[in-house]
Amino acid sequence: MSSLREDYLRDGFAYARGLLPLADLDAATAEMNEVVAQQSRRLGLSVVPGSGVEALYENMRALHAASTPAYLASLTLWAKLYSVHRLVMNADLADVARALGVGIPVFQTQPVLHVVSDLLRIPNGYQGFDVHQDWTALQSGLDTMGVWIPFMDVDRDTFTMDVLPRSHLRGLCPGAQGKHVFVVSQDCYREEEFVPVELHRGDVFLMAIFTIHRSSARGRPGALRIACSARYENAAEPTFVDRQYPYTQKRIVDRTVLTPGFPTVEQVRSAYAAKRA
Ligand SMILES: O=C(O)CCC(=O)C(=O)O
Repeated sequence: MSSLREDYLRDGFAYARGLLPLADLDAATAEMNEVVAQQSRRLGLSVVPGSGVEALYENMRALHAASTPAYLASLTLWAKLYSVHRLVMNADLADVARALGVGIPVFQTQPVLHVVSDLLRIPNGYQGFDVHQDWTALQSGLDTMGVWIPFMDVDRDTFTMDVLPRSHLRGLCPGAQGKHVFVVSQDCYREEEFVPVELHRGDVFLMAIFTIHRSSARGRPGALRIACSARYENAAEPTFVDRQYPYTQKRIVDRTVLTPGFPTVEQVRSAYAAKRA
């Protein structure tokens, strides 16, 4: 643990190798696949059997081709799955966070899923992030730690995340608000400083909130990279306490009726009857 801590404090990132049980990654992948498959069946598409990444990728491609809204709704739901939260909340990972200085871990944001593949492009949609620091999206504890969890092995030709060693100590860099992130000004880094983050399934990449990073566009044709990121904020960080626990991401509850006429009494009753059958 001491070398992990040293790496993290010095470089602004560290690799926790083999930290997550592969069974938990399998369970999350299977549920993500089922979320997609349910939409495919609803639309009358055929579903490739299996619960691993290969079946998932085929089912994603079929749904992506058939319905962008159903595809995007499925990916949005992934971040809310218990099985995905369980990865982020893993007890060993929380211990690592505490050992790296996140004294009272707190989560003001949901996990975020990152899907990159040249076969799953959405016009004007997400295909990775430009050069940024995560700080502006949270602005809570100065020692907030990001975690980045890949669902498959990621090598330098699988759309890595690229990081800039020791850049956390540059503090908050100037930049401009982009569509998805606050893009760091090009004066603040040199292209050749970036290193790709290469990981195996089960590894977790730990990253300081000020570390400069980006998504790499470098990938083999047809390659798929899925990763989940989350932020361990520190409720005990002194400037966070002094600023009275601020948060940037607000919860909005839409109280309009989303599906007029739904549900009927019969629909409610049959939902419970189905569980008895
Ligand atoms: O997964 C990626 O490509 C980007 C992730 C990222 O930039 C982040 O989590 O802040």
